[in-house]
Amino acid sequence: MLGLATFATLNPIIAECTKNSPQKNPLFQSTVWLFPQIWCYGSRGMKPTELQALATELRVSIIDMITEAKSGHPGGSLSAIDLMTALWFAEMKGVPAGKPATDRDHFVLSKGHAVPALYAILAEKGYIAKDELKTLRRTGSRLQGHPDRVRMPIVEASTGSLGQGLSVAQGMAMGLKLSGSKSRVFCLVGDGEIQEGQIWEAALSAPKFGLSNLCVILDNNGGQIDGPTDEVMSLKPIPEKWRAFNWEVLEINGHDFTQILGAYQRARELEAQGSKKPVFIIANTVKGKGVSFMENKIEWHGAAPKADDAKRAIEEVRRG
Ligand SMILES: Cc1ncc(C[n+]2csc(CCOP(=O)(O)OP(=O)(O)O)c2C)c(N)n1
Ligand SMILES: [Mg+2]
Repeated sequence: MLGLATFATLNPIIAECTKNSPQKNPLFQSTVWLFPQIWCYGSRGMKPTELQALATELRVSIIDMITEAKSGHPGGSLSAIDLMTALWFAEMKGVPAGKPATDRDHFVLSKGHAVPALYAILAEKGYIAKDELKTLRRTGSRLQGHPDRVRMPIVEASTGSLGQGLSVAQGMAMGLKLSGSKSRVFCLVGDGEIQEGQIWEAALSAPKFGLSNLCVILDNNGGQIDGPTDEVMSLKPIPEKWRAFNWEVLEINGHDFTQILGAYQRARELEAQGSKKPVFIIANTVKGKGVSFMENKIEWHGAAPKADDAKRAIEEVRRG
């Protein structure tokens, strides 16, 4: 199945790429201790404090958008926004439009239901008008409830059926490698999502193909649609599982920008130092982060706030 997904369904992507030729984990603490100079933020873009301020406004945008649409997924958008903000404003090289695939980095939002986070970023970057955010989930809008590459080519993959985005990202990484490009592929997955069988086919095959240009970020927020991930189908021990599949594994607090930037920088450096392994960053996050009445509450996985709640949520987010 994965072979088909990667080589047949993803053939156009490969062709495009090749046409131009929580937080207390002792393992993480020891990693920080071992690499004190590496685990400071990278120098590619904004600083942690600036990113934090930007992420606050992107959180407001997510809440506004979902409130206006009267449906959507606030929990997983708010847990992922810090990881995505750091990626888009301080790590990824190039932009998703206007440059050949081989000259820029790539992003696949495998947990597609968190797309309000991506739309907020695309609007901040100027790729879509901020006013258009009000059309989220409307019939005929480009801003569907899950990323739709057909309507919006700036989005690199249509996702939403959980488990598929990582195979897409893997195909892109393989195409870039084959073309000799130095571009990298980032893929954001959810903890519930990595229960999918297709994820483990990709986990098995990406190291086989030496895809050191593939960096997967796990939004490890501990919740999925039906309840706590540990109760639905525990994935523990996550680091040991991915290491056993031959991935380079890092673990961070996914709301601490210094740690997030440090992990992205470390992933880049590992490849520059000749590592052949793909990187798996376990980012421990809080579902609904920033809004106390949403935090770790499974009912906010896929529910829109009413106007009063939204006002309260935005005040809280801005208070920090
Ligand atoms: C193949 C598939 N099965 C079921 C769903 C329905 N679904 C949407 S979101 C979700 C839970 C995802 O949990 P997680 O990956 O942890 O996302 P997050 O907590 O970041 O929102 C499910 C089961 C889906 N989109 N795709
Ligand atoms: Mg989750």
